[in-house]
Amino acid sequence: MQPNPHTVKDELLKAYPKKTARKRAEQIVVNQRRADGAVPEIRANVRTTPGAITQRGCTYAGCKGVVIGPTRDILSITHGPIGCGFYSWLTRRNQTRPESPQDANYITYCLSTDMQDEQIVFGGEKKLRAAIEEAYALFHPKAIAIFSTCPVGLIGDDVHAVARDMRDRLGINVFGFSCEGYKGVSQSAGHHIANNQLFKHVVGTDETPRPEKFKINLLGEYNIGGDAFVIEDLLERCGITLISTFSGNSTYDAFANSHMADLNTVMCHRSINYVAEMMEKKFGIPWIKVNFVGAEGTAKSLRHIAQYFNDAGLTERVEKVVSEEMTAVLETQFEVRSRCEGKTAMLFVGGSRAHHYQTLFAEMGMKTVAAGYEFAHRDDYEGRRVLPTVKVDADSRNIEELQVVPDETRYQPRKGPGELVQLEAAGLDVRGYQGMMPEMEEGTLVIDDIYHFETERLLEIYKPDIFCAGIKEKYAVQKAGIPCKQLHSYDYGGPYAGFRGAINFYNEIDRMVNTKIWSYVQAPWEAEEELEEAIAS
Ligand code: CFM
Repeated sequence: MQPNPHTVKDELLKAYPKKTARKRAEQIVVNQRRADGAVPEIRANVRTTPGAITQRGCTYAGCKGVVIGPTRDILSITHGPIGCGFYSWLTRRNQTRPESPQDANYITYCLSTDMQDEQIVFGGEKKLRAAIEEAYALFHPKAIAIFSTCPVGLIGDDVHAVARDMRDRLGINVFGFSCEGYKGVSQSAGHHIANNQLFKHVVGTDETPRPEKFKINLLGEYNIGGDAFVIEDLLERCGITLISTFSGNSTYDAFANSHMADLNTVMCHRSINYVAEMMEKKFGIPWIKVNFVGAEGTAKSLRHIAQYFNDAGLTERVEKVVSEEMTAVLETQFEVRSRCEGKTAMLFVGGSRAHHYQTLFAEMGMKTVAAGYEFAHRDDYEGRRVLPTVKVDADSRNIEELQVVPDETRYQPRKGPGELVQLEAAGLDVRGYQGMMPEMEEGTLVIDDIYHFETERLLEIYKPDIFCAGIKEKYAVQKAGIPCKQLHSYDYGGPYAGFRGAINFYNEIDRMVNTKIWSYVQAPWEAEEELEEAIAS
């Protein structure tokens, strides 16, 4: 029997000082689904209580690591002490595939200005200039991006002035990010900063027309474990042209030309909805939410793209691809269900996967008993319908909001307002995202920015069959006797997107929840006690 979620909530809150408990109570919610589709309000995108062990990362991580990092031919330079660059290097398993061995791929390099005491005291701009010159001489890249770490903001180095200067001097695009780690409450601030600069400095800078008929961008897909390769293959087989992905397996040129697309599809709403909205305002490109995680979601997303373009040939090709793929998916689903049906999962991941991966578990017959994001906002939990009521606090105001207006010459609405209304009437949710909670069962626990203490208590109370989180949580979870699937890096597995990815996921989770290995784990001191008892008797 599942524990009473209200009792569990009280149990978690009991451990905190009064003020913390009061705030925390708004971030731990027992899910309800009201008749009108509304769900309870959750507090999100707020500061972590000092002293709590959070899963969150920093603003720099969200900007450099998440959004720009997967692009292979923008040369990224971390302006800061060496650790920031080093620990954000190659840890996310975002893959890339240059067209030829001669094409640039800088992902394998870790470039940093390696700030020392001298720069902290006397300023780091000189060293940054020298680093850019050196990097240019070595690689001759199309573009160089500079990422600010905490000390850069503290000492006041003007990375943007250096960028402008070097752009003029070198004749390539050089742009900077004020993504100091402390800028926001989490990496989410870094996404926004990255989106703003990409939009300002890169998107729309290449006017080469594209002759293809069904042109889209895929926003918020970062090619972890090869996911983007699977999606690219599906789109190609359907006859859909992918102009640019933001930013898995991406290139600078693709971003620059991305305003030629006629539809933006948004995979990770949290990290990149800003780009979708700005591109619609400036160029007139509408966006829809897609989800290529889960076989059902993949089929639905492809169908929605076809519905948007409203073309019989395209619809037919999509249906053909879906049916070609579904047989193998259903076979594996059937097989794993016999062993996984009824098992329980918990997902505490990022800003979109805690939602998306619930569909894969559901396809296996598994139940998500608790889930939460690390840094998502209320709209990712409750749906975009709550956007007008989201409180803007001082931390959010800290991040620049670009004022975007229709481009004088290039704004061209891809669909007339009547057409969009028609599409919506036919069930296509244009600019919509319903969020995670409306799809979770009543009585499941939703926890924002889960603290490590709570993780340990949940493991004890629920004993789920699998816990999904990241590397920082992994070993604590396994020591509790429960398998932990990393949903950030996929451990060493993947791809998990699309139909092929779903099959990989089913098999992997089947293997993990049906092995007993973690229940044999014993702490050394427990083993010692047993030994002593054995000797004594
Ligand atoms: Fe979007 Fe991501 Fe995620 Fe994210 Fe991330 Fe990630 Fe993630 Mo780790 S962009 S919000 S900042 S889907 S790195 S590829 S897995 S926390 S759920």
